[in-house]
Amino acid sequence: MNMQSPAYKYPASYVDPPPLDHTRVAFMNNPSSPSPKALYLMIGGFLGAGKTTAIGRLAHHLTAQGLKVGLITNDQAGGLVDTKLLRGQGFATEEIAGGCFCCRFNTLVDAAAKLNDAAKPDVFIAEPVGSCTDLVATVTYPLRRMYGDNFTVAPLSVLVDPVRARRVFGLDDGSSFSSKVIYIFKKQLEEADLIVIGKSDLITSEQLADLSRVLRYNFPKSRVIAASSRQAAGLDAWFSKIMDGEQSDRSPMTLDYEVYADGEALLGWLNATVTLQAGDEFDANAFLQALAADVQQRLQGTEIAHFKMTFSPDNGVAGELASINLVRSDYVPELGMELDEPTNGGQLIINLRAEGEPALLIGAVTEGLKQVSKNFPSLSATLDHEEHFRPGKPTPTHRDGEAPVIKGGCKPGSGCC
Ligand SMILES: Nc1nc2c(ncn2[C@@H]2O[C@H](COP(=O)(O)OP(=O)(O)O)[C@@H](O)[C@H]2O)c(=O)[nH]1
Ligand SMILES: [Mg+2]
Repeated sequence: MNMQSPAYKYPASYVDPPPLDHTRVAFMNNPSSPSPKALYLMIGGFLGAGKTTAIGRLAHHLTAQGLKVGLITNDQAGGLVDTKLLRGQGFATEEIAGGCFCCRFNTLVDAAAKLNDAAKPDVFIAEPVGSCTDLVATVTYPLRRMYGDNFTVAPLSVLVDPVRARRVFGLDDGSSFSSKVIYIFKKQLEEADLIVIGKSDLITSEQLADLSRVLRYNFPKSRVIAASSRQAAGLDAWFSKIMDGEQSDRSPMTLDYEVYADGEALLGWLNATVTLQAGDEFDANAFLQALAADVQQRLQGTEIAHFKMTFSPDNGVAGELASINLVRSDYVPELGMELDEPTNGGQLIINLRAEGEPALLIGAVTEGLKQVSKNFPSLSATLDHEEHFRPGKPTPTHRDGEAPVIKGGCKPGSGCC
């Protein structure tokens, strides 16, 4: 892996970043810092696109080749299902909560340092929040500029769910998001080096060809490929493009931070942890299915972007869990991992993102928990922690490149917070 100096220019107004904190200084000066340079790669894409699943696949693929991986997950709040799922697969994983990578840039670098101390990864794989965009200007270019000696930055992959995308681009009818949320969806694709039509198993080859054509036409600077993590189709070709290439030096895109912020604020966010306890053993897989279906029913009319849950039994071995996902209001909740044995209790983690009132989300979940628990004799569900909110306005730590920011947000290169 060979790192060249970034060819993009900095604006005259560029201001040096604030002094580094001790962790990062230690990382940079540490003789055991990764050498040759570690690869930093991001797999972006909208909520539910299949990022975490693909990252798990990629991490296994690289591990099988003898490379060490360190994973970084990211969310607006703590208690992330994805972290649980990836750690459950045995990968060193750091979670960054409290905002997108762009707004938590220093924490991202600290997380890489921490992983480096613990596992010395050859490859860092980061999953940005699914409602986040402008990653090139706010994350990868600053990373190259400031930490180019530590990292080579791989091309940015952006995964897209083909059923969602066909609706967004008018190829199919069906429920979708409002225009400002779709603005974010499209902006994510615009900045991609590689647009990966994921879940290719869900559509016919004709539908895939149509969608590819539309994406190529709308995003001529991106390469469009297709893959299915579930069927392990197209993954080798995708992964070799990521591993062999380096991020291109094209100018970051223009972005209207007002519309971006409005789009984010239309989304409701809920993270919750719940203790399930029962005198008699119960089937946790069935509980997850019943709860997912109940909440889906309660949220009719509110477009679900991603509703995911994990259950970890108290008596389970490390990493043993059940998981369920729902990625559209008109789809079915799908069990991912399942428990082989019934259980007496454990921890349920709930992450729900939908275009709707956060209060509606917590209401649906608490009512759903009450209702579903009744069907499992002696089971009690205790809500230990919950956060429901609308994501705040993105305020990136750095923004590189000459592409203008329209209206609000940071001025290019101003290191605004
Ligand atoms: N059919 C199909 N489903 C997939 C594929 N990849 C991921 N999924 C499902 O999509 C849902 C969301 O996946 P996840 O990786 O959590 O998405 P993320 O929100 O982008 O991280 C889960 O139910 C996955 O099992 C795929 O290749 N095919
Ligand atoms: Mg994820």
